[in-house]
Amino acid sequence: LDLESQLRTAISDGELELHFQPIVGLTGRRVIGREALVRWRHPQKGLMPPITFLPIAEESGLIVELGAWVLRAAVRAAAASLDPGYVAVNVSPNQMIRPGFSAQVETVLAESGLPAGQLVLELTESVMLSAAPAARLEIDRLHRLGVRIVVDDFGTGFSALSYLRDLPVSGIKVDRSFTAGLGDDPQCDRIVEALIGLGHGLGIDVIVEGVETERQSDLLVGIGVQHAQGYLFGKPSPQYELQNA
Ligand code: G
Ligand code: G
Ligand code: MN
Ligand code: NA
Repeated sequence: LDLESQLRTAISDGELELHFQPIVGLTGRRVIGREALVRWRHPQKGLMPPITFLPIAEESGLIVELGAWVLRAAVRAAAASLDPGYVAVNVSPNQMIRPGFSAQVETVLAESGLPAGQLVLELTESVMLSAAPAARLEIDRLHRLGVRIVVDDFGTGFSALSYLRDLPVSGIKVDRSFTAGLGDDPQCDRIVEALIGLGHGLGIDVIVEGVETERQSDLLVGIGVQHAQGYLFGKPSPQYELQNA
């Protein structure tokens, strides 16, 4: 059986699972939210990272079903926890542009009882940019529900900044490729500083990804970054709450 057919049944057979990685306040390192990251527990191949199956899911259209599973599972995990932090769910453009996406989100929230303010959706720059009228409508509806939208992998795509003005974006996640060079590559330092200035200027949250060292963390505090994510604070873990930050 090829991987695509295996993935199709994996969704209904309960072979997908979520791991959660903490997002913290840099000073104090309190967990403010968690990003849900999907894995496939393949019966023969073991735990498979998303890079090995998300491209197949995208090409085959299975991403819509997979994404719906992830959304429901992540929202349920957050609702089952007493922790007031948010859960952040990655949403693929193909999932997002389907009419009815916001209605699906509304249903999942209602079923679980999770307040909309505890759900964050991570969209990519490409979907913000294309801003097809259908996608724009969905984003506006999500915003009206009280769900927050952040732009993932910020700075690696086209970064046409106009969508930050036009769409109800509450934050940007600075891609970990910039974090990796902090303190070593002055260009990275300047870029992260500029993104902080941009975020603060627009009144939106800036979350820096991929923080692995205390030195990076100190540098980020020094330039006014408030929120971050990375192995330094906690790795993705199958338990919702037990990551130590
Ligand atoms: O840690 P990690 O290998 O999980 O993530 C690799 C990539 O897979 C990241 O770009 C992340 O955004 C993406 N990803 C992880 N989980 C999901 C998911 O549930 N849906 C989508 N669309 N992307 C995901
Ligand atoms: O694209 P997205 O940001 O959604 O992907 C999150 C990915 O980043 C996941 O694959 C996750 O495992 C990975 N990740 C999270 N923290 C770190 C880190 O500190 N360093 C590195 N190299 N990867 C990280
Ligand atoms: Mn993400
Ligand atoms: Na990212």
